[in-house]
Amino acid sequence: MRTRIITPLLLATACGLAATAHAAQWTMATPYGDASFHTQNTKQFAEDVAEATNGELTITVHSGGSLVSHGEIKPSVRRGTIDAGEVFLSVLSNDDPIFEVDTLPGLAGSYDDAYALWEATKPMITELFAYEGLIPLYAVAWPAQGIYTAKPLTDPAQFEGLRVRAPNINTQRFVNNLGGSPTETEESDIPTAFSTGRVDAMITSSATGNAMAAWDYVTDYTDANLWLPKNIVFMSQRSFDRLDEATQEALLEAAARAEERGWQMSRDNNDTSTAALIENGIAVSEPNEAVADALQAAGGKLFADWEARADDDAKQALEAYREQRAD
Ligand code: PCA
Repeated sequence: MRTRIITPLLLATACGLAATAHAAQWTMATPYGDASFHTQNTKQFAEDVAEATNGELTITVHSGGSLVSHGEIKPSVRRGTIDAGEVFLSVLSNDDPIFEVDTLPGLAGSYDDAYALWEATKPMITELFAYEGLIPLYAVAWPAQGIYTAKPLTDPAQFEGLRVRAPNINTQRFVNNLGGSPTETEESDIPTAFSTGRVDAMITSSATGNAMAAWDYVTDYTDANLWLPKNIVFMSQRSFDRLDEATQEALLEAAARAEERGWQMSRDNNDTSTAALIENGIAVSEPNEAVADALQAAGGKLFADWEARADDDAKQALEAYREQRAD
């Protein structure tokens, strides 16, 4: 039997769906908790989108890895299980070394440098994302990375056997180069890693040290200005294509604003977080000469290692950055 009688109830339901079909509801995941300025910025972005589109697009942000674990965020957006995601860019380094260029020491040690590095590498990163049906929305740097320890870091020999928490593979390599013993730990797992005695020290920013109450576990922060790594926020091309043009425009405009706001938030957060560390009893200092030399040597090895893995496109992007900074 081919024909179906449409009952008034079904008809009413169908009309109701049609009336709301153009309003899109997106799901987005980030591994970072609500205490992170990145998450605050991303939630603001979602609010901006809802407002700019008069509710035509609403984005629900699931923070703290509550919906999808960090490693599953990009695959989930690719598969279309969720529409958008935020990740620590350098955790994608297994896909291509360009993704970890912002965790190389000696390359970009200020916000201006870090932003220039983002601009120089964005075309290649955008292209690689496009192969997977993904579109970058914006990227924001964390404050510079430094070293948290449970006693003053005065001698590079202290790295010998030190169990150091690291947020990505490249930082683990760096710890290895220093003679330490690295463990990759998500930001949200930092308190457990310390309280269960799995780690003695960590590499991260003032922001994460503050958000994770570092003073509960360590006493010293060596502000070594190692590098300013980024988070990247991206969406599914398919989800984007389903939006009408005006909504797409409003979304991209809100993303541009989120990027600008995020970099300023990062600078501000670095100041407030450093002050909070000090207020809570952490001794903040710069590395002494011996430690600085050891960090530089470990960084040099890291760089050589990266160059051996990177392809010509990645090296050209780096060259473009260097030329831009030399101007
Ligand atoms: N905080 C995140 C990434 C870099 C940072 O400063 C973390 O430590 O996991």
